[in-house]
Amino acid sequence: MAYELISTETRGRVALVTLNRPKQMNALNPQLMQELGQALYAFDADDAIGAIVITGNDKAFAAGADIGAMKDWNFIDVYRADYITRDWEHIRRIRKPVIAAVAGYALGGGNELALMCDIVIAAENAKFGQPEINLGVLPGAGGTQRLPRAVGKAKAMDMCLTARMMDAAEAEKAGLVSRVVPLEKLLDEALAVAAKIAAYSLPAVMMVKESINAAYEMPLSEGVHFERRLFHAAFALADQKEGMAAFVDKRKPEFKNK
Ligand code: DAK
Repeated sequence: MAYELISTETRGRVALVTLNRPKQMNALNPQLMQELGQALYAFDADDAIGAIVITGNDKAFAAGADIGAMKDWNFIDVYRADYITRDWEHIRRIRKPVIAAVAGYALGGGNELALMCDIVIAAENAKFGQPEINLGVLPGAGGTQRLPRAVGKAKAMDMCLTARMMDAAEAEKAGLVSRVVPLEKLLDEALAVAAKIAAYSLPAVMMVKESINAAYEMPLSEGVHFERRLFHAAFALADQKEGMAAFVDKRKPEFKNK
């Protein structure tokens, strides 16, 4: 598949998607988001892939939705086109783990894209923010909802109401990112994490993702019940038999992803 605003490659069982509008700081326009959605769906359907990494360049993961593209739109344009929902929600339907490898700016929709990924790994130069208040709007791709869940209400309010950016160290401390690494090691680290995940049983990995995501949508008792049912279902997997037998036999498991 030929893409214009992203590039894709595979490394073993890992797919790498690179956002590729460097002159515009990877500003996210509808075409880029459509291409990203297509690539993610294709990798999600590919049995040879176990995890996906999304990255940008050293200066910007993505500096947000494309302001130039949006500036003249009015209500009926965005409402009729179902702007954001139409092109931005694809990533939420991806069932394999998606890792954001963030260097430089992750602002506005760029930060919201990172927040929609399952794991965020940051380079030391990463900067996270929701500066939409500067533009006379508010975050429109889940920032006011996912950011407080990630960093708490106080920091989410601070970031969305003042447009201040969080550096990588603060983002790690606040729980927005899981690891911070030197810039030159970012991609290697993200690909290594993805490769580790991709080597596990794919259905077990997908159940973990589904269950943790359910924690954001359900009360605790229902979430635990949901987890228990998936846990019971895992006993139907050949990989459960293999994983436990391998442990008992003191050998490496050979998962068949079924
Ligand atoms: N959109 C379009 N172009 C962008 C851009 C963006 N978000 N961010 C940067 N660029 C472009 C710049 O215009 C510039 O282009 P040229 O002038 O070279 O043609 C080029 O990228 C380099 O940027 P700078 O010259 O500004 O570079 P600096 O290093 O000085 O600054 C910066 C980098 C990332 C701090 C700065 O560019 C910046 O502040 N960018 C804007 C960040 C921002 O405000 N992001 C939030 C975007 S709004 C909705 C409505 C709205 C939204 C969502 C939903 N609904 C109706 C549902 C809003 C979502 C957003 O994400």
